[in-house]
Amino acid sequence: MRLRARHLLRSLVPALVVSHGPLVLAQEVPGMSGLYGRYDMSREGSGTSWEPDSTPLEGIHATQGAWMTMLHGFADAIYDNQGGPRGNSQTFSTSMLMLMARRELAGGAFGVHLMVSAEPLMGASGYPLLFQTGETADGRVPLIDRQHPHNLLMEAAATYSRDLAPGSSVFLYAGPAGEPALGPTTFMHRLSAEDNPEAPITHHWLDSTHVTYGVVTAGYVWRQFKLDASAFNGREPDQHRYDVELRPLDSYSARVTWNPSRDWSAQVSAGRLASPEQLEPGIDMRRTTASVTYNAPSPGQWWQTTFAFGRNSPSQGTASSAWLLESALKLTSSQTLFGRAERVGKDELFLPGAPLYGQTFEIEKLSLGYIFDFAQVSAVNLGVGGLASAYAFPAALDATYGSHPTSYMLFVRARL
Ligand SMILES: [Cu+2]
Repeated sequence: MRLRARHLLRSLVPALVVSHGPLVLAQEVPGMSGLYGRYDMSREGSGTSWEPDSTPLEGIHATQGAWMTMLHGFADAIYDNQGGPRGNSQTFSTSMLMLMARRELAGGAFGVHLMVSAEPLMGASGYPLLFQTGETADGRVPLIDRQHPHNLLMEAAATYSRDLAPGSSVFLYAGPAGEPALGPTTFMHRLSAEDNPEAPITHHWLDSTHVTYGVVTAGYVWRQFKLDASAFNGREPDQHRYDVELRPLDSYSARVTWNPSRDWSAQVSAGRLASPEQLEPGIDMRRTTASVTYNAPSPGQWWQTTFAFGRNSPSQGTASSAWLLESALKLTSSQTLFGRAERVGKDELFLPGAPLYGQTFEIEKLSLGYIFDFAQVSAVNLGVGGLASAYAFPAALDATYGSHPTSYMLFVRARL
């Protein structure tokens, strides 16, 4: 079933942005509680994931009657130059706008997650990103060395939680678009990754289920622990980025998360994805992930680091693993340094018929970048930044990628 969401959202998004009429703005809302339990909102990441409690809350916070709302978003204008024979250059924009709302209801907490992106405007084939694989631009050929755009509707989910006892609660999260309980907090919501304008090449081993069309998650929180499990549509979004592709909830996942102190969060999760890839519908996938995030806060600064592992085991073909270590350091109120190291086994770098088709190659990538926030206009922070990337890979790929390709991006960012 396809729902044409384009027209609905076109009318909805401006309404959300301007609906903040008589409201109370507060950068720090004391006691703003999470959607899934009575802890600080700063613990909640994307979908039902957790981050360290000491992660700074971003965005515009407001209260309006019984509602507490948070509006968060960014838009990047990026010049991208990926090196070597398979590289390419392109200017494009990535973005997301997210509204969260919460209110007390019938003895519990009711919440809404709504998130949209203008990335479909960049075109179905996305942007150049060496060694990136996953999804398709035309329904026939997989994207290789390119990152797909995210869909217009990224999340539309409602939540409800009820306390069982002090420190313990149960919750539900459900919607036509959302994120199942699988993997770490998604890269675009993870503080250690937020300043980096490019998608990780490990995305489809860790957090690629973040845009899922049909999710129901139930969870239990006990003090610093959370257990959540999901039934969801396992198929990745297709090349039509403006629609909502509902299918049966044929896939399952479960996750255990532990925040042992205010500065740490760790999770392990596993899922069975039914027919995730449109171009290989007969293949199911088991995905296992584990991650740990550390945040070092200090007044006006923070330093957050995420270490993550993911493994994909397809029902046909060979299993592959991915490792990610990324860190971002807020040096001053206007300067952030960030970096990411990845290692991932890729077997989708060649199309059928190519001599190296189907072989798995271990790819390593290192990126380092910097962003300078040079102005604040009302609630919008404007920044300018850049990053550079280098790679290591087996010599068998030299003829295809060149022996030492390097890539860079220059970007301007507006962020709420
Ligand atoms: Cu994604």
